[in-house]
Amino acid sequence: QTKTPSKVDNMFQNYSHSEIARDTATIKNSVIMHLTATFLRTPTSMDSGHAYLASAFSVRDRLLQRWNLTNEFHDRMKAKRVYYMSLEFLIGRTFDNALLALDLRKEYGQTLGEVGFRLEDIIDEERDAALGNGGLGRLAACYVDSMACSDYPGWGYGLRYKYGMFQQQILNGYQVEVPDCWLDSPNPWEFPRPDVTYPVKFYGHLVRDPNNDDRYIWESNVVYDAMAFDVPVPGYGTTNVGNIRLWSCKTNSLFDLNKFNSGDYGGATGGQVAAQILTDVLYPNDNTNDGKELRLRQEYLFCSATMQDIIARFKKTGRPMSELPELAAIQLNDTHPTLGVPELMRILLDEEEMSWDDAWEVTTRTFAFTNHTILPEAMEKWPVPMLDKILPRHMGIIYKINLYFLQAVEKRFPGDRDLLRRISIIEESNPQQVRMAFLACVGSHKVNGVAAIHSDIIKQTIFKDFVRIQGEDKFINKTNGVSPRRWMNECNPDMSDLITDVVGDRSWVNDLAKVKKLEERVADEDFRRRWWDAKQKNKQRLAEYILTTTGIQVNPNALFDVQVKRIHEYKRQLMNILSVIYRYHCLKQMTPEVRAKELHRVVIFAGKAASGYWVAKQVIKLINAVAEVVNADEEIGDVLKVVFIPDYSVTAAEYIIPASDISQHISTAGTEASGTSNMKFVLNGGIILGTVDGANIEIGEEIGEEQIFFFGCLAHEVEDFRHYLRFNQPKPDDALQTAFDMIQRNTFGDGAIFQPLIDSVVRGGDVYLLSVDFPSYIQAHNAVEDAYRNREEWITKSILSVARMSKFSSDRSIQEYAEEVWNIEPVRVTSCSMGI
Ligand code: OAK
Repeated sequence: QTKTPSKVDNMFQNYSHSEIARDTATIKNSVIMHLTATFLRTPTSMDSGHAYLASAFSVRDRLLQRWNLTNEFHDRMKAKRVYYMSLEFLIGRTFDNALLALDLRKEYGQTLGEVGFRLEDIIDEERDAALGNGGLGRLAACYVDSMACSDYPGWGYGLRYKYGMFQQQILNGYQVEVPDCWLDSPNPWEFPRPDVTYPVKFYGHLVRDPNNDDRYIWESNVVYDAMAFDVPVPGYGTTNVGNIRLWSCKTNSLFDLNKFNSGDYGGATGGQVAAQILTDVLYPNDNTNDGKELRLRQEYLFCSATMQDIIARFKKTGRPMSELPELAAIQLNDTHPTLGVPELMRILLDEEEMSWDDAWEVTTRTFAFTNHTILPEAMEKWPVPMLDKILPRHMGIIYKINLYFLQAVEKRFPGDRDLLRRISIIEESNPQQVRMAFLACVGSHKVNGVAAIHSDIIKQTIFKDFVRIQGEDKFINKTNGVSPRRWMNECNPDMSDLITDVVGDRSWVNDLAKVKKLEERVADEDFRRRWWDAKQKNKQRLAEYILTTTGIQVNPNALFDVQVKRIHEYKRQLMNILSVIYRYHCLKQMTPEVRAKELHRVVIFAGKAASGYWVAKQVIKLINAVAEVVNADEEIGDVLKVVFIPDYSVTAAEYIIPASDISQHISTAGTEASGTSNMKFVLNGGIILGTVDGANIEIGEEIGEEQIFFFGCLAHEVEDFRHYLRFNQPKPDDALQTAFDMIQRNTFGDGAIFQPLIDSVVRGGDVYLLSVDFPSYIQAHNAVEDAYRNREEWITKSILSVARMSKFSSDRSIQEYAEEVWNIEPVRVTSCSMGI
């Protein structure tokens, strides 16, 4: 029920719109206030950890003002909201981001300086919120950032994992996983909402409503409570503040006092332990699905709490349930939140007592679905018996969705039994499996891929039949984008200042089309020199980071050649390190005089392997083994250095990406759905060495083919090559064979431990086509080297690239989603439009 304007409202208005205090005296007071009142410290006993916490809490106070206003305003306006449902949000740090958004960086720097701290050191105290694995999770974070900055009423929904992405240590060259206890110290960037708690049922049995065929009563005594934690998403250049609502399993109600009183202490807390585990850990799998029962329960807890919350908010508007799609759009970030579809159906049927047809209409008009991979090992499937046991009502609903869908298809394509078998949501395997991608597709009004080539591929492969049945228009493309706030303005201040000089102000941060103006300066000598110097400074900064994290000294004047991403066979880090081995071999063959003329190069790797992914872990070991030998080789010196930076994270990326000269995005064509770090590298003036895959293609189209180094076979050739290699031995060229020989001759320690990697190429059918692409890969490396030697040509490429990259702002992606999928409009928060 909406309150009428009152004195209280006016008080809130005055508070929310009072200008944020910017003078350092007020800022200092608020920092000291938190230091003393929140953390019971005094300025004399303040260390940098507490300086961070006190400053962060003080910034948060300023953010809250806007956050409250935003939510209140959207409620009152009854604005249509978009809900981005994602099991992953790879947020990284928030402090610096918030300072920039509020335009308070200088002031806090000064204040902290006065009490003896450097802002950079204080920023470094913050731990990453690493609630994601890689591309999909970081995309979700960029998208909520763009919604906030573009004034779209949008919320992220996710899970508050107690342990985020594991921390990676390297011991004896091997990856070791250490738990990420990121909540051990106070987290200024979350707000517990004990009043926003929903019960979530599991197991139990169903009782049919005798008066309503569509309705069941689900009786269960396993009920967990999901409690909300809200995370602010500061909008830059706007007062809008977005929200990510993360659910945590609340366990208090599960304490069994009777058991405790009878002395059964383990039994008394057993229920709590079982429940808490649900939101304890992020599954560390990127582009794979492991089908664990705990993961299914995690997904359901998330979906149920989210759907209950969305409906509760909608109900406050007083509008009938049939109008839900007018006020809510829900985006499924891959299939992980797909249980939201049967959960919404359950609520509409069993609680709202809607008819099946009406409920289905509301559901499909509300949901839209994004696919992020076509790797078969990533396709989510749940065994029917497991689903039936844990979520009996949902299994029933899924059967019925499938039945009606198949009946409609049978009507249009009578007698095509094979078609029905192919498209059925239930796979007729033993046991039967629910195909979540099909459920998401049938339950949504739009389905999209994440780059043009990927959206085409899914239409020709997994959704081919669905395109024929449901029409071309349902299947669209939304090429990914990245936030210019974090991935330019925040991580690359020197380049950003240069752009600001050219544009005239910093408005390009929210309107990236303005970077086009850089083209006008491409011939300006002074500008070109400053551009080069900014890159050099970033390389210097990375060299220091490398020294502290690995102990390896690298020369910042060398070419920085970077591949940082999750370690996965399809991403082909193996091909990269094999080319490094070959390079090492070539350098060793040269006379010292010839070698001295070679281009100096630092090859930088970083990335985590899923804990159960043995091959990927062996690749990490090989990289480290090669690094150890090459870096210790005095003959080679600075001509070649190899570095594996441990514990890749959002924060590490913010150091690494601005410092790259060349970055590698070398997946087998057709396997990388989009990639987003490729965009970040180019937006920071780096050049790509890549395959004709994912968003590399569109980047090439935008910036011009002179600015990018392509190599390798094309997506449409892959099947033929794979077919050939299934029946024929691959033929490694001399370079690749040389690399294999060096490993086998124990150049990098015991070669036997790497034999399985070699075998994956020579005996395992070379699924990722290393032997096919290796010759053109080496050629492309040579072309890069020639280009880098011509510094003037290189600077031109770098400037022109950035100037032409505006398409890859996540603001553009979000605008397209808003217009073509969600049907929502920006709502600018202003006091006059509050109507009071
Ligand atoms: C992770 C888990 C399951 C399915 C897909 C992923 C994933 O991270 N996919 C990645 O999504 C990114 C964002 O769309 C893309 O840029 C990557 O190419 C894709 O691998």
